[in-house]
Order: sequence, then C-alpha cells, then structure tokens
Amino acid sequence: MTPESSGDSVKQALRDGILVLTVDNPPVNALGASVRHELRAAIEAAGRDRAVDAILIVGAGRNFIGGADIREFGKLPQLPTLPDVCNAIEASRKPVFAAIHGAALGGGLEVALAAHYRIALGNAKLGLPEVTLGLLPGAGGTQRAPRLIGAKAALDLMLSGRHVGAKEALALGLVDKIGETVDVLAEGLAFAQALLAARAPARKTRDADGLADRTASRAAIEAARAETSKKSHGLFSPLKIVDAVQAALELPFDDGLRHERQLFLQCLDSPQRAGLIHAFLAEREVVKAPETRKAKPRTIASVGVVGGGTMGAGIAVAVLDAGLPVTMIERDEVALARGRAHVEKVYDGLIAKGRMTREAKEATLARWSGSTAYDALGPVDLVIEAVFEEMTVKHAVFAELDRVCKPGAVLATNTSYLDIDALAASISRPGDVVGLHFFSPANIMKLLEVVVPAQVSADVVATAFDLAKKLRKVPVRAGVCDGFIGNRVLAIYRAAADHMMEDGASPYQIDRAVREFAFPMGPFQVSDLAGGDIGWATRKRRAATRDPKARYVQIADRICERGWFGQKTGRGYYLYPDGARAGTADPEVEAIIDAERERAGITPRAFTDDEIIRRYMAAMINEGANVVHQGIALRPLDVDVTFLYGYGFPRHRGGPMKYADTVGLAKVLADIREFAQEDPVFWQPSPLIVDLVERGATLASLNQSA
Ligand code: 3H9
Repeated sequence: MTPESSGDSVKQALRDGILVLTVDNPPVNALGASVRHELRAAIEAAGRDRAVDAILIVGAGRNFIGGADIREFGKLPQLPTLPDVCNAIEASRKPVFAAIHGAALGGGLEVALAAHYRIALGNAKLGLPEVTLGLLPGAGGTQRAPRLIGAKAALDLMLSGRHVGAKEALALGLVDKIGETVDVLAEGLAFAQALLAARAPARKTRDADGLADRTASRAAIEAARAETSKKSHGLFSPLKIVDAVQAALELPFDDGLRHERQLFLQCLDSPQRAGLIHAFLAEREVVKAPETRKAKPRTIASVGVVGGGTMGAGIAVAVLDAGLPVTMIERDEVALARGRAHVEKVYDGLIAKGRMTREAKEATLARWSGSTAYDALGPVDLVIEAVFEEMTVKHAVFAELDRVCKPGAVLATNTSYLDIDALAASISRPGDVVGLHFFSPANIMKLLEVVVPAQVSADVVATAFDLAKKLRKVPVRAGVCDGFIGNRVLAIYRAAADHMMEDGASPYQIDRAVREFAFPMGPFQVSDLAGGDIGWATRKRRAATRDPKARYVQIADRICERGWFGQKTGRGYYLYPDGARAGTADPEVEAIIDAERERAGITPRAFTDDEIIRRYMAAMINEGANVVHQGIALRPLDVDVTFLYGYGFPRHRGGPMKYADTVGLAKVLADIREFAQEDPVFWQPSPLIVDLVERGATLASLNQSA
C-alpha cells in the first residue's frame, strides 16, 4: 500500500504509523456502497500492513458521517452491508479511533461505536435518528449503544432520535474525550498517539458492561415498551427498537446482531419507511424552486407588516423571532395598540411557560415599531400585507405601498385565495409583488406558500425563499388560483366529507376515521377550531358563482345560522361545555343533520371507516393531481410538503401524492370512477391520474422533472 492513496470516497494517508481514513462523500459523507466497500477494504488491508500501528477514521468537510445513504433504501442492496463494515472495524486487531466533528448520525455513529476509542470536537452532533425515518439503528447500534451507555440512555437516544452535543456525549459515555480545538485531524492524531503511547488495546464495544445490571436494564426496557405502546401512534419502528434492545440484553452479541438485522429489514420494507424518507427528501427538494437557481435574493434587513390582527401579529412575531425589525401599520391608534398587544401576548405566553425571560421580550420588542401612516414604510425592504380578505381593501393598501415604498422593496400579500395577478397589475411595479401565504398561528405553523404571480421578477421569488429560511419556515412554490395549493385541495376533500355526512356518516365518525388514519384532527374538529364563520363567509362569497349542477350541502350553514361557530362560541359540530378544548357529540347537531337529509330527500346509509378514508383521500389526491397538472404546484412533492406542514397530514404516509403511489394510482382511479357513478360532477378523474395510469407510471416519476 502506498502511504498516500485514495479511493473515490475514502482517502488514505499514513501519519507516523497511524492510517488516517477520511470519509469523503459530499454532501454529508453518507455511507453509500463505495464508502462501505473502501472502508472495509482499507481496514482489512491495514490489518496486514506492518507500517500501520493504528487507524483513525475522520470525515471530510463539515461532518463526520451523516448516516447510511438513505437514497439507497428500497433499491437492490449492495455488499458489503454496513453491519459487515462495522464488524470489520471492531474486529481489527490494531486499535481504531474515531474523531468526530459535525454530524455523527445513525450509521455514522454506529461506525464510531464500532471503533475502539472516540473523541468528539465541540461542534459534534451525535445521535441515532433512524426512528424519524421509520427505521432502527441497523448496523449494530441497538446492540453496541446499550452495552456502552446502558439500556435506559440508549433507548432514550433511539426512541427520541434526538442529537446530543459533545458534552452530553461525554457524560453518557458515548465518547472518551472532547477535543479542545476545531482541527479534527490534529485532535484525532493526538488522541490516538496518546493512547498508543499508553499501549491501549483494541477495546471492543461488544465487551462493554453497560448491561451488567440486568434488573435495571430489564426495568428500562419494560418502561420504554409501555411508554412506546402508548405514544407511538401506529408507528412501526419504535417498538422494534425496544425489541432489539431486549435482544441485546438476552442474547449473545452475534445473535443479537442477527436479530437486529431481521428487525431492521422489516422496518426497511414498511411503507412507513418509504413515507418518512420521502418526507425528509421532499422537504429539502421543495426549496429548490427554479427562480432560486436563476436569481439572487434581494437583501432584507427590515420588514413592514400591514395589519395587526391575528394574522398580521403572528407574522410580525415570526419576523421578530428571526431577529429582524418590524414596522406595523394600522389604520388608527386603537387598532395599532391592539396589534402591539397581540404581539406582546405571544411573548407573555412564552414567559408564563418559562420559555422566555422578560429581558428577552424587551429586547425583541425593541425591534418593533408601529405607525398609522404608511409613510413609515418608506425605508423597509419588504412589506407583508395582512389586512381583511377583501379585494377592494387590498387594492387600497397596495396603492399606498406603491406610493410610499422605496424602489426595489418587495411587496407581499398574505391573501389566502384572492387573485394576486390582478393585485399586482393594479400598481406601477407588478414585478415586485409576490404572495406569502402564512398559516395560522403564523409564528408557529411551518408552511409558507410562496405564490408566484405572472409578472413577478425571479429575484423577488428568490427573496421570498430566502426570507422563509430566515423565518425557519418550509416554503412551497405555488401558482395563482383560488386557494393556491393547500386551500384549493382542502375545499375539495372538505366537500367530500360534507357529502358523506349528508349521506349518512356522522361528523363524529368521519373525524374518528380521519384521526385513525393519523391526522391529529378530523375536518369537523378543524372547522370548530378555526371558527365556522370563516368558511361560512367564503361560501356566501362564492354562492353567486357556484355551479348550479354541483352538490351543495347546507348543514354547515344551518349550524352557523344558530351562531354556533365552534370552540369560540362554545359549540359548533361539537359541544364545548365550560370552555372545554375537547368537544363532545351534540344530539342537536345530529337532529339538524337528520332534518337536512330529509329536506334533500336522502335516505341515510351506513359508511365503514374504510370507505370514509377511501373517499376522503380520493378527493384529496384527485385535486392534488389537478394542482400539479395545471402547474399550480411544481411537482407532486410540493403538494406533499404543503400537506405535511400545513394540514397535519401524517408524516409516515409521506403526503397525499406519496400515499396515492403507495395505494396504487390505478386503485385510486377505480375508486374515483366508482364514486362518479353517484355524482359525476364532483368526481371527475384528474387528467393527470388518467394519463399516469394509462402509462403505468407513478406520481413520484414526476418529482424529478421540474
Ligand atoms: C441509517 O443510518 C441506517 C443505519 O442505522 C443502518 C443501515 C444498515 N443519505 O439536511 P441537509 C442529503 S439511516 C443521503 O440540507 P444540513 C440531503 O438530502 C440515516 N443523503 O444538510 C441533501 O441533499 P441535496 C440516519 C443525505 O447540513 C444534502 O444531503 N441519518 C443524507 O442541514 C444536505 O442535507 C440521519 O437520519 C443521508 N443520510 O444537515 C441523518 N443526509 O443537497 C439525516 C442528508 O441534494 N441527515 N442527505 O438536497 C441529517 O440529519 C442532515 O442532513 C445533517 C446535515 C445533520 C447530516
């Protein structure tokens, strides 16, 4: 072997008898097939090489190793497996050291655990986050971690998926030392040399005694099992993690490894793994809108917010939390004071919960200023309009913005459904106008629809994506239409739920079925939470343009006419006695539904929960496909991310478009055609679904093409 030689992904260099293996596989040094192959070959060759006394594994770039290559999962496996590589590392007769900087996650930490000694730099981030991807640590992590740090701590790491810093890793016993500097190679070499000088042997983690107290270990496993059964909400991998740790306690090491492998493969095969990895990759893909590749964002150092209502105040908080100054505009002093109070209330809530200090609140609010004169917006770089959802009001605001804002200021509207093309065209600088559709509460909800009108310039869109990053939001690019991506699709599956309610399912059964699918709430609970008056106003607005042939369920109107708007009025679809947050079924609502069925001449029939979900999902998928077909969403994955971050779609199902592929598009189309026999106006198959089914293709096949 030459002293300095290089594979593609694992570079080798000999330093005073220490073979340095640098994993170099950008962007995160994932353990793809070539890394595994080269790492194992290098370890084995080093065992035979007399010039090598010890081996040091480090990562190139910003991380040690980010984990297994998650893009390989679901494809044909390639040898060697990662467990084989880890076993080869541990079996080395020459001491193996790992020097960790940045991320050592999943398989990355498992490589480090297979090494004989570990040092971490101050910026290290260690963890076994496989559970967040529907997996378990499958390269010996479930067997080595408990032996090294005990069953309780190992289960906590694996079931939470959390990352720990260097100090905690040292306290847990995951690493032996913390490096003082930021030079990982120098720290690793010094660490290795010191231990070699002390004649430290090749110490195997499999021999560590973290499980020696069998009673405590068993108790930790049973406690984790009980807690996980209660809390895992239908997730597959958490209980498998507990099973694997039990195997670590009960079986000899090699048998435990075999058991871990079987459990890992079961997780790998589960649709949950596919859904969760899709979600992970989609949320990283969604930020790559075409405009962000073409243009540089404008600088945003100050923001104006027009409107201090719930939405405006929430947006102001989101901006303040990002460290930017905010100028709030309201029509008079009373409204401005109310806007300021809305903002303060959020921070007071945090103080009450012990999550903010009074000093921090003061420092944050020092960046807030308010005015009743638009001229105060003269110097700001970006303005977000969040006034009443009425076109004439918005036009008036934009005319003022056009008058006072400096050239180059970005002018954003937070409208949920109004025509932004028309709004942009009404002022002298349509290229500066973009939609920023926040979701309520705007300081908490992660989703931000970046709505792209026809005349907007690319750098304004790039600025919106850049702002989203600063606000720690997940931006999704959407085209202009009524409701953009999310609310447009919502209107359709919400209508499907109303149809089922009128046809015989109770709102309570529908909500329960939807919750069992793993949404946090059903559609009628959501309506009660958001306030029934909002949907009522929208329905009235749309009444004139509604297709007279389209089915219209009036139950919601009957409920609203009684002033039952949901939680805020103490009743809606549910009763909320004495301000209760969880509603109870309301016999009077059931009587209203019965009366409406009679009025509409409908004989109620029973629905199974399965049929409820088939209809609910078919409606969501069909409109999601229409949104892609019409270019409102760039790709199916943009619809998925919208629903994961804005509408509570269960992450382990990956989003509605991913779910459609999982069920099979042909099956979804067959459902739509079956439902269309009763209501051909509502159930019109999306041309995109018809086309994909004819070609035997999936929605996922469109994710690459934008
Ligand atoms: C595992 O290890 C299983 C084993 O136990 C058993 C095996 C037998 N693979 O997040 P970023 C890509 S499961 C492939 O924006 P950051 C990512 O898609 C794994 N690709 O960077 C993106 O691509 P693109 C357990 C990956 O600096 C780019 O890297 N490990 C992987 O903000 C940059 O990503 C984990 O769960 C991967 N493993 O954060 C850790 N990871 O540029 C998952 C990332 O094309 N990863 N990419 O958009 C992370 O948490 C973060 O990426 C990390 C860096 C903290 C590492």
